[in-house]
Amino acid sequence: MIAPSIIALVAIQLLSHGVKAADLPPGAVSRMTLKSPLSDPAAKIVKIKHGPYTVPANGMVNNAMTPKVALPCTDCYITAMQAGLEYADGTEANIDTGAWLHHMVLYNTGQKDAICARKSALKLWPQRIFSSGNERTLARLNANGNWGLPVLGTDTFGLLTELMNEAAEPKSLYLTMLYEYVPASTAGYKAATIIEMDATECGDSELPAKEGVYEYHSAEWVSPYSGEILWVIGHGHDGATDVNMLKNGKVACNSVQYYGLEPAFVAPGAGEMPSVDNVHQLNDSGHAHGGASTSMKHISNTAVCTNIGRLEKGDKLVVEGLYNSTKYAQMAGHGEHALEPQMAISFLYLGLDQGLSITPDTTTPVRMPVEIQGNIPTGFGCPGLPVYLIPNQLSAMMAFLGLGTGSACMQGGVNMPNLGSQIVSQT
Ligand SMILES: [Cu+2]
Repeated sequence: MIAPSIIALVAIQLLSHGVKAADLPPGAVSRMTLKSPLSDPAAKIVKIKHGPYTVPANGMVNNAMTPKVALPCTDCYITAMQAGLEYADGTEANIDTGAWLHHMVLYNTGQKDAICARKSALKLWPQRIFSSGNERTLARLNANGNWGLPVLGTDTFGLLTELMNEAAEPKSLYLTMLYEYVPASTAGYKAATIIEMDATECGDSELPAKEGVYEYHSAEWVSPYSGEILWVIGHGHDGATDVNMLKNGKVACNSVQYYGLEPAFVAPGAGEMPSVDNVHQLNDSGHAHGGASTSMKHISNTAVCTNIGRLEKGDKLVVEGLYNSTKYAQMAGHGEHALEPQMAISFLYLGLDQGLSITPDTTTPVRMPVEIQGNIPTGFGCPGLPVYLIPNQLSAMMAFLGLGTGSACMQGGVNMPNLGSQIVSQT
């Protein structure tokens, strides 16, 4: 018998826009739109446009920090999330027009991060709830049962955004968040959380690029939590073939990185892109890389894992990023580095065994306990530096709270405390 959740997931894939599900490679999922079919009769989809961000010609908006943005809902469970990038007229902004959603991180300062809170002296590290690179992968929490990320009225979402413009004129861009949610009163829903495994652990996620075949591993993390593994997304940068999550030494999620499955993720040729592909004239089997007059494919989709079983207390998790620079060209660096830094991150949404339902008429937080164990030194903070001087995403969160990781106190970010948000409801 096929579980109803699988049928629902297949239906979502078949009916979503973008690449037809039948054309998607193994594990890849279609993106959500405002018109996507709902996973639950009680669900709604809402889109929030954050911006505008003005990105200079051939330039970037570096880690723009907005400590408070609109919530999609309150007393509710988020059942799916997806980031996007748009122009003012609502059309997609992507690599084919030089616009990159370099990265975004959404966090909840009302809650604590499952992994990194224990690393700060006051246990105040905010909960990272969603992150995306330009591949814009859907995160779905209820593919495998009635789970969602709880949002209470006391929660505050903050947003960190880094955008890149490879066109010769400035661009005005909007970061979009699409949320599917159900009211807290929806029967049967329980609280999920996110475990973010990063090869730099609670660092700035950036790893030096190398040439050829190489890989990165995180340190082993021993889970103090137990529950259903709901959805896992692997995030890497150009050059990555796979981002795997290992459980107790075995690959539990193989997130294959797919390149250029949609035209929007293919850069125009003729030197528009400062890629090593163009410089080195690399060729790989079956991909149209090569001379300076050809286009370059970038990561457009990642395999996700759902229905892969449970996480038990004591299970050991590791994320590994596998890279091959001759198979997929890496991005040329913009600063002092010849190549852009790489990443190896797994976003694991976990349906907690101890996850209780929200009681709508109370504001009692019903979250998991934050792990407090081990003897990890606290950073020295970034004394005297305002938030906008700190580009590192995690340091920015810490600085926002008056703390610091002690690892990345340098100049570069921008503070956008009054960034606009427009809420676009489902039609
Ligand atoms: Cu990244």
